Amino acid sequence: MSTKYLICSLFICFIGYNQIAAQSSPNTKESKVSILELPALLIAKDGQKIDSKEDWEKIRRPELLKIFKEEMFGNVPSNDIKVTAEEKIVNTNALGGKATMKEVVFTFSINSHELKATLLLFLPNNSPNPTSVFLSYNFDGNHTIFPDESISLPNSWMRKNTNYGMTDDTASPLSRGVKSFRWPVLNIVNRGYGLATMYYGDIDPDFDDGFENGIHALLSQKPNKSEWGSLATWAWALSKVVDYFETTNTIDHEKVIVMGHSRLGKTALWAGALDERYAMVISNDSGCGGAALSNRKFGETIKAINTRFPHWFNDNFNQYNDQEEKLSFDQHQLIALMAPRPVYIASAKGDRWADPEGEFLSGKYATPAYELYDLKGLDIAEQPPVNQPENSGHIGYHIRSGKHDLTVYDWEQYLDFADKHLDGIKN
Ligand code: GTR
Repeated sequence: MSTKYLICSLFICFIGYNQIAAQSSPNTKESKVSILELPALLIAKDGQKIDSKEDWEKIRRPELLKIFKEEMFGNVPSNDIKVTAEEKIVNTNALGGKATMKEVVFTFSINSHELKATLLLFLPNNSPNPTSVFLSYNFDGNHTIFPDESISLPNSWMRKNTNYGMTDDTASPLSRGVKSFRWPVLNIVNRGYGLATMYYGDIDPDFDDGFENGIHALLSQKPNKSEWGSLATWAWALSKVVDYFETTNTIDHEKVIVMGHSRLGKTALWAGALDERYAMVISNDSGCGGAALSNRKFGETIKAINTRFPHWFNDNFNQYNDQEEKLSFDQHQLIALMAPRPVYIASAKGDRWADPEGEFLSGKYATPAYELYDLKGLDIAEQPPVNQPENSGHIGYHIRSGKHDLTVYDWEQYLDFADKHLDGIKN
């Protein structure tokens, strides 16, 4: 090989490598974000302008919901999954007598196949009955959110974590209470709210298992390309929890707030879009596939998320890998599906991967849907300063200092937002 040829080949290799690197390493520089080209919120597929809440509810909302089901989260296949809930009181004197702790065991079954999932409830003893509750999945098991020996350990798949004594994929008692910093149960109860939480792995283990486990395994057929991935199973099961709330007289099922952090924030948004029984929806650092606009291609992209987590969305969503310009929908429309219910979006300054600016903008661009109801959405030109929540409208937003996490500061904003909006709902 001649020297000239070798230099030339190396040069071509270098250019090629840089191009691949540029395509595959997600952008975290605002200066590199192209001008946003977002699909219209209030123009129907046939070109009709949507200018009333009636047309929103009859035409545009169902149309958008269908697009998100088919192209992203996945339709729930027709199924005969039977759901039962069995309640047991764990402790009527929890939190120094302030709360009653209960566990509710859900059984999801088809014929002889069944799956169990446990909901942990803290209900304030001194609040008016029924109580408004925050409903949220946890990442590591109910036993990790509060240090109490009587909380059951999950039997389902667990992510191995030797820091918490988990040397295989099963729960360990050594991890009791290790995530309590994310769950200020006493503050929640002191403010008059209940907390209902479930381990998400009880519903569907969070790894690419070819849909062999969890809820998917109850069905004889694997999902087709438009049917549910894991996020949709998690959202679906939350609705079954709300069905149970409707049967109890201790929980105000008209004041259920669905909340989630990160991938579970994506889940909370999808749950809120699907089921209008939630009175309020909260997304904590949900990022790509949650509140962040995909069109910005900032931080985690569709390709990055589908590559690392191929089981989260349906297979149709893969067609947008590196092809965001082909999207006929974007996440501001997902936020708009909450209208007219209050929705809160939270970001963290250090969470660039989740694109805080994109999370803010989806709230801003969802605002016209709220205006159809004469409600204020997120009507501000720019992201508010760090640690200065904007909660004057029906779309709340804050960006706090710190990293990707769920903190007491975040909870305080959610409690304030709930106080502000849920008092107006009939009791
Ligand atoms: C990250 C993922 C994000 C987010 C996060 C989480 O690895 O890229 O989309 O969901 O995990 O759930 O903590």
